[in-house]
Amino acid sequence: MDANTTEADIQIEPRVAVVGLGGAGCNVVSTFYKALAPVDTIAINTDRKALDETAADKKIYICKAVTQGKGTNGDAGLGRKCAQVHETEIEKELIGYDIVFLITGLGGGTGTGATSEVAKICNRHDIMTFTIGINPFSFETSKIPVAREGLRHIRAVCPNTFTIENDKILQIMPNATMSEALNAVNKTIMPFVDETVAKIVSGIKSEIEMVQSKYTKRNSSGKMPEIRVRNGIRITT
Ligand SMILES: Nc1nc2c(ncn2[C@@H]2O[C@H](COP(=O)(O)OP(=O)(O)OP(=O)(O)O)[C@@H](O)[C@H]2O)c(=O)[nH]1
Ligand SMILES: [Mg+2]
Repeated sequence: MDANTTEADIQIEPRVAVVGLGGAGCNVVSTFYKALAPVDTIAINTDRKALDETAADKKIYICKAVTQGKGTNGDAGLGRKCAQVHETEIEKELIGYDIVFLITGLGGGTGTGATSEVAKICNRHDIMTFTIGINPFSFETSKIPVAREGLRHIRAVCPNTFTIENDKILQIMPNATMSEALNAVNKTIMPFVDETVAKIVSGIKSEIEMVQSKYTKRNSSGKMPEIRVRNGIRITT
């Protein structure tokens, strides 16, 4: 990059993946599939049938040996274990991404347990990671403590964790069927991802422009110093 490089020459192209974990996460990922280019979609589930029905660029089936393909039946400890057993496979798929969004329905076993394990893998590779956890309906009373405990584990390894409430949709759409309510919640996640990525890109652009303008004020010729950007976002000129 030389001193004459202008804003228009810079393209920031973070490699972004949306990773759905468990039933809810995979349903959300299906809404993203081929809808938000160039975002890649990865689905992770212990439930073979649900995974087969998911639309995603990549599917990672965890873990036949532990759950026989039938899900964890609400056991977050099992969900965590399944992700650990498939750690190498998950890691291989995640390497190379700059930004990852983990999407999980809290209160079940697979998503609630596996998400913190996947977040740890992202952390090891300096991937900028966000988790969007969907809190269960308040009538799912047995899931609430599981959701709360799972969220605690997830927040400990992924500080950028946000929650959305299934309950809110019932307030807005009191006559909705269950599947309409779930779909409505699922659709709110895409604009969040889109806007977050746009903000990150524009933040990095401003950072680069600042460095450029400081540099060009001081030097009329010569090479620009190398610009180091956190989290390994790829910059092409
Ligand atoms: N918004 C939304 N919430 C969902 C959806 N499916 C399930 N949920 C919520 O997510 C919670 C967890 O459910 P699942 O995602 O099915 O659980 P899981 O991670 O597959 O875990 P196990 O099946 O127990 O192994 C449920 O209690 C629901 O509140 C969905 O498609 N959309
Ligand atoms: Mg499931």
